[in-house]
Amino acid sequence: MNTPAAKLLKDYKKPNFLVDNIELTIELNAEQTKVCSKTRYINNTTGKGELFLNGEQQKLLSIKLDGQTLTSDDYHIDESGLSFSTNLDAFELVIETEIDPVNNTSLEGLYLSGGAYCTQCEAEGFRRITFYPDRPDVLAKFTTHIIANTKEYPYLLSNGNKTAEEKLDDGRTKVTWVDPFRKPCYLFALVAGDFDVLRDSFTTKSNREIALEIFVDKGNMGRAPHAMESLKASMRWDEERFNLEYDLDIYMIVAVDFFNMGAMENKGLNVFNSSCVLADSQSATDAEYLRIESIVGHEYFHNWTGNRVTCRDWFQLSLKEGLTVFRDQEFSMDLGSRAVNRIQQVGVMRDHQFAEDAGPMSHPIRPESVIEMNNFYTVTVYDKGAEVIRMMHSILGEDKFQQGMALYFERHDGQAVTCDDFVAAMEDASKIDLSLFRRWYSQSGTPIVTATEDYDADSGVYKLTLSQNTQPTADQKNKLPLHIPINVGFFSQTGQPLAVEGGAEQVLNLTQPSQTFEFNAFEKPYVSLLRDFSAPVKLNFEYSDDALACLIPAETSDFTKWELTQALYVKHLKAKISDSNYQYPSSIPQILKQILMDTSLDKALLAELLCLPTFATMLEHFETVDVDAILSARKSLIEFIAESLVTELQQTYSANHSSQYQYSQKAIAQRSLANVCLSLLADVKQDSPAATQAEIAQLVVEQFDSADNMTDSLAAMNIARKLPEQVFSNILKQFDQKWRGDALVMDKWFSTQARMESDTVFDKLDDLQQHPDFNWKNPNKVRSLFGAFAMGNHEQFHHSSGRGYQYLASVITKLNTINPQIAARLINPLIQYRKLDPSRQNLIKLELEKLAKIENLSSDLYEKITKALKA
Ligand code: B3K
Ligand code: ZN
Repeated sequence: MNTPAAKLLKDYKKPNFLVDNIELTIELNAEQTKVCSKTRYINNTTGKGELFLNGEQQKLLSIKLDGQTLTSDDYHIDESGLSFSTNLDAFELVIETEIDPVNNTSLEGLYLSGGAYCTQCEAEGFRRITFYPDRPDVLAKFTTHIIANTKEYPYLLSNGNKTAEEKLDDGRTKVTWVDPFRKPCYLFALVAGDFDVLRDSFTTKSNREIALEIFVDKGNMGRAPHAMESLKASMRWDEERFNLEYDLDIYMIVAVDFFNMGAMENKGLNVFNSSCVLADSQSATDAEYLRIESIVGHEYFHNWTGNRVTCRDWFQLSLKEGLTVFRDQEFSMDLGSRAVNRIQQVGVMRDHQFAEDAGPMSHPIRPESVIEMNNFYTVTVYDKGAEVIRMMHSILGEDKFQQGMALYFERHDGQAVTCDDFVAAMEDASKIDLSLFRRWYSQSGTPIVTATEDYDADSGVYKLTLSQNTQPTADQKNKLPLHIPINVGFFSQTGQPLAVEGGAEQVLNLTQPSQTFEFNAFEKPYVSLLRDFSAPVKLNFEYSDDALACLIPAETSDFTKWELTQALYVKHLKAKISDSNYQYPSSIPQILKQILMDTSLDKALLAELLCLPTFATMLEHFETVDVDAILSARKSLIEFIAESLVTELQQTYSANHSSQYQYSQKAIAQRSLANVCLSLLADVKQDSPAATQAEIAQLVVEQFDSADNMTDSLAAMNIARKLPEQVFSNILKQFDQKWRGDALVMDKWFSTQARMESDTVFDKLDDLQQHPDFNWKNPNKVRSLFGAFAMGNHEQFHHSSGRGYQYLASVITKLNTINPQIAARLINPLIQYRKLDPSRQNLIKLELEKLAKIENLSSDLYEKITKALKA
């Protein structure tokens, strides 16, 4: 096994040479693309310095310094790059190289797939295009010339503004793009292809007209308007809420089918996974519409948080990602339902981030040691990073937070900076001391906050003791106390807000290992804790049945109402898990009935309230887990709820299911409620006077047959997994007939089957790889089939025989050479095994040991596997 070395945050050194400008000339050709870079370097040291240029997977043709050809005696070259020493103050390097885009299946650097050339440079892909100091703290002005065959590639795009276009004699076109803003090379982009273009414009608050262009595959124009509306909404929102205006004259988005992640914020030229752009009611679900809105927003918001102010080094990734996720979250919350968005954000934290922090890849939001940077685009850096920004926002309040943002841009526009610089701006603008708070950046792990209460009726004093504890993590043994804001709500025994000193709702700042807060209260209050998930911690506090019965209807925060309902479910699920004879109490459906009848509640929230904690959330409640017991407890509680509420579910379904599609927040909420009800109904295992199983099956089939939109059609197909085999396979067949060849829609069809609970799923997975719409080189296909299996099919992935683990390991082996980034993403469910029973742990370790031995193991997999085996 090769042993790639780790890079450390503490070893950061400023660059020896800066770049004033770079001029790239790229002659596109499938197997032999010629790249010429002319770069002006400025010595950044006091004397002689070594210039190191990263360069990988390319053929060096020639190199000239100030016009003089250098020979191999003049520099050192190896598989990571090229270097030489010089004491020149400034000089020009001209380097010619050759690269092979068509055989680049890693989709990093420049690649040709689906008929278009496209680049992905973040984090370290630019070094596969030319020799260059590929680090974010080297900012340069870019000029890009692209030369390609005019017929095949009528659109030649790069960053900035197009300044020239020239038809060459040989059937090729040469275009020139100039980007006036200095940028690190990870923000460089090039796209060449033939597209349909949706054009629009946006007038900024200072009255500048910006051209907006969305490039999609031919024939897909009808699926682009939603992304365009989302882009305009993002531009407006960033002006209104953050006072930030767009800076170039043009903003382009290109949708491509082959892409490793969701999208990329290249300056002025975003490249998007087509799944995050294309939508119409026939082919995309409501969830996809909302996801597109949020990702379009996210990439747009990067223009200020990421591009205008960027990261000094990759350890600071959360500087741009945590902050930009916070911004896109607020965007979605301002446009849609605050509570439902918060529920989803918290779901990501509980289901993925907590698990990552408890596993072998645990790292603080600002990591200190990295082998493969691509492994650190994680839920920790992104989502926990956003939670850390959110805590600062709640400590400072919106006004001071915005003053902090303004100061941050005033100080750092055009610079590459650190997370400390960001916190310093917040601190200086607000005059609020954040010195202890900074620890969130350096400490990994999920704090557990334990609450205990005591009420003395005689004195009327209520004491709430909060203590914090963070367990050692794989990367860090010693943990220190953090500054944890805990939002608390006080309610009377009858469910009225209770105005104790400081208010019925207040934020308690927990900064010590343990603190007791005292309140005068004329009756024993019911407290609701960690409201709105005010900090990314696990709360250890058992609400009494009475407290839940009082608080759930009383809570004024919709999100917290959901939290308390989840606490109710968790409490009884735990009881069932420890005793399989446990009988669920009728108080559960009673509370739910009450909720279903509350017409003041948002229907989207109602839908969430009816959903049990996920399997992954349940794992977080145990030190060691019994997979089968969790799965069966969940199943039995779902059945119990469904059977107790058949009539209400049926009524709610028919009141909300509509045969006429509309796109509005209200209609989305109704569809989600109707589909949750239908799904629950399909879990009814006994005929009841209200509905027989056959009638319910009929309802599902009817919905599938008559659906005029993908949300209802896909929901019916997924629900049909629970119906008799024949019904399900019929639906699958019809769906295939209707949508075969439509890549994005077929992804949903793959995922639905990957989640089949029976063990025939393994044959299915084999068969589906032969389907004409499957392609190993396309990450969307791989994710939709194997990602859905490993993350969404707990029954079979965790099958006690180890068959699921084995299957995933064989997929990863295959992907190691095709696309290391995708392979390393898929391995996550295999490395987070610490909580499983010893037998499953051993089965997984066996697979990991085999994987560790595969030839040419990528650094991506190497890092994760070695850490997993060490743990
Ligand atoms: N910045 C990119 C992610 C790049 C991932 C590189 N492996 C997308 C985003 O966060 O907006
Ligand atoms: Zn981002």
